[in-house]
Parts: sequence; structure tokens; C-alpha cells
Amino acid sequence: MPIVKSATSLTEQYLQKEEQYGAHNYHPLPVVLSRGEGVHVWDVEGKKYYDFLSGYSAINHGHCHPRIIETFLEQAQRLTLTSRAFHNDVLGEYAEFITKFFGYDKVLPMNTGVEAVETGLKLARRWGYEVKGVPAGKAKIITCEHNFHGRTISVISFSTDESSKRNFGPYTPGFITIPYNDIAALQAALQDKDVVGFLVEPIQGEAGVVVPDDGYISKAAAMCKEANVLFIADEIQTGLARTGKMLACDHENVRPDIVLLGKALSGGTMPVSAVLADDEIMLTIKPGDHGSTYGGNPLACRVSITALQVLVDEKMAENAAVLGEHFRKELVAMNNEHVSIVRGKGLFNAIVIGHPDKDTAWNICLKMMENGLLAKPTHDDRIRFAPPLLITRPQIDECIAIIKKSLESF
Ligand code: IF1
Repeated sequence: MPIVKSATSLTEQYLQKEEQYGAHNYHPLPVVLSRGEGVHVWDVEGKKYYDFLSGYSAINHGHCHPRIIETFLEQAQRLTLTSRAFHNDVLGEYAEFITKFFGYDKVLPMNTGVEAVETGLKLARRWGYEVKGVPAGKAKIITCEHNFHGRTISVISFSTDESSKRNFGPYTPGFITIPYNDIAALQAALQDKDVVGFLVEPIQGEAGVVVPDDGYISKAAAMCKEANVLFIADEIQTGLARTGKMLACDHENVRPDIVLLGKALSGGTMPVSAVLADDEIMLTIKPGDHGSTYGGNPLACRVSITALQVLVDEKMAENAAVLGEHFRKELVAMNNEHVSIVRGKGLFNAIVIGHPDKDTAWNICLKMMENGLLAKPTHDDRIRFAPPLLITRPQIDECIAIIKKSLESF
């Protein structure tokens, strides 16, 4: 009879269960979270952390924002889903709210980010055939190297990331890949008369917060207009105040032809995405052509209205701009030997670890975790820093101290 009971910690018990019964499609940090409030999360052992991932920017409003949760609970007790076979009494109000908020004629509501991307691609093709006059089956869409737009078969078809693509073929045709932040390459690709759209992230997230040159987005948008090609902005991660403006395209006063939103649109409570466009584009989709069971459900619509309103009421874009500037300045001032690059906009930032050992970024994240801050490496050598946008100056200073201490222990 064993005298000593299993020595496995509570955390290890959760990890083991996931490992045994869940698909192995992720490699998370070894922390199990059970509660969140504002900029903080707590693990099952009761340890408190700053959240510097923010659910990949779905938690811009902070965890469990009281106004968003109140709206959620109130609507959840009234009506959650009707499908689009019937009308519900919130969709119209939401559609009016979000279209006026961003200045577009129409919205098409979906759920996940990648569904918004797929919808944008479908709209561009429809518009290409029915408005631009591209010959049937010939439409092409330009995308960028190192993009991340989601994980459906069509969207990974134009990924340049080996692990996202490998052995998932055959792939969807009709996409052209050009380098990001390369105006000449875009100019050349736009010569093709069958091009209907240019899909781009205003700042590349998965690539490690790659900020293009000033003027890239505005030049690209102007060239698309000239070529009669739709400029499609994937603002799923960069939008909703993350970079210090409501949309990242606002930094260059660009109004995309199609805007894709997701993630923080629900304040991190459920998958809610949206596609915004004007009538010339949106009305090419007719009843029965496209949709989704949950898209436009009254719970999502009600929660999104509050989530957008909270961004404005709590001046989250302004806070992201000011504290982001401060954060990058302090990171640069650390002058740490392991940090080769500091980059970002607003509270969407990353450091590149210039260290020959490719586990260093991961180990730094483990050290920061120990010191009470959660962030995740990407591409072995980059660490993203994207806290909730309601973080305060004293809090971000405490976080800077944690990052400094963690980096200095290497
Ligand atoms: C994963 C990264 C972030 C996105 C943009 C569309 C989508 C995403 C610009 C799709 C999703 C995610 C999903 C998550 C990891 C992640 C990510 F590391 F891959 F790059 F955020 F930084 N467009 N981004 O960033 O949205 O369908 O997931 O709702 O897939 O592991 P979704």
C-alpha cells in the first residue's frame, strides 16, 4: 500500500487531463487559469499574473468587463439565438450601430475571425465577377508573405507558414503572394486585370508584430483604388483600439473597401466577427448565398454594441497610444543584451530576442511567468506584449519592472 499520495501538483493534474483527452494542436505555457479580472488572471494555485497576451487581443477590454458581462447576462436571460430564418429584435439595432460607428453602408455578421476573412474573400470574388467584370473563374486575390488570417483550408492555402500548411492540401487556387511592406511588388501584382482584391494586415501579428513603413498602407490603398481592386483590411487583431486608433488603418487615414473585425468585438466573451463594406460590394451577396447559424445572434449583437461603446467611453485607444509609447521607450532604455529589436504600435508590441539559443524566448516567458506576467513567444525568437487596454500607468510600470528583472536573470 502506498504511503505517499501522488505528488503531482494541481497544475500538473490539469495538464495531464488535457494531454490525454485533448488534441495536441497547441503548446501552451504550463499555467492553468481559472479566473480573470481586468488586466489580471489567476491560476488554479491562486497565483496572480498580468495578462500580456489578452487572448491574442480578444481581451482588449480586460477580463470580465463589468458592463460587458452585465449586458451578456441580461441578454442571455432573454434571447440568445434565433438563426437567420427568423428576425430578432437586436440585429437591426446592432447593424445600424456598427455601420454608423465605422462609417459603412452594411455589415455582415459572422462568428470567428477566419469566417470574416472567408466572407471578405467571397465578397471580393463576387464583386470582381459582377461589378468589375472579371471572366468567370479567373478572379485573383493578392496576399502577403508571413500573413496570418486563420486556419480554414482556403485561408491556409495562401499561408507561407510551413506548419500551418503541411499535408493539408490540395489547396484553394486564386491567390498571389507578394512580400509584405513592398510597394513595388504590389504595383507589379496589380498589373494583372483579373485581380479583385488585396488582403492585408495593417500590422502583421503572427509574424511578430511587424509594423510596415509609414505610408505603406496609404500608398497600397491608393494603388488598389487606381487599379480598381478592393483593399481588404484584416483588422481582426489590429482593430478595436489595440494600436492606439479604433482601426490601425486610421493611422494613415485609410478607409478600406472591406474591413474585417473579430476577437475583441465581443469583449472576449464569445466568437463574434463582422465584415463591413458599402452596398456596391455587400449587395452582390443575395439571400441564401452566404451565412452561418450563429452569425447575427441577439446575444452577440447586444454584447458587441456594449463592447464598442466601452472602447469609446473608457478612451481605450487614447490609453493604448500613450502607454504604448511609454512601454516601448522603457523597453529600449533597458538596453538589454538579449533584446535586438523593440517594435509595435499602441499596446501591440513585440521584442525580438537576438540570442543563438532558440529556447531563450520560451525560457524568458517561463521566467516572466514565475515573476507574475504572462506572454507567449512566436517563431522561436519573438515575444509579443499586448496587455488589456485598460492597463494603468502604475500597472504598466510594474510590468516593465517584471520584464526587466526577467530579462536580466539570463
Ligand atoms: C490560433 C497568431 C495571433 C488573426 C488575424 C484572422 C485571425 C487571426 C489577423 C483568425 C487569429 C490567432 C488565432 C490563434 C493564434 C492567433 C495569432 F499567433 F497566430 F498570430 F492572434 F497573433 N486574422 N489569430 O490574428 O481569427 O478564426 O482565430 O477567430 O489560430 O492559434 P480566428
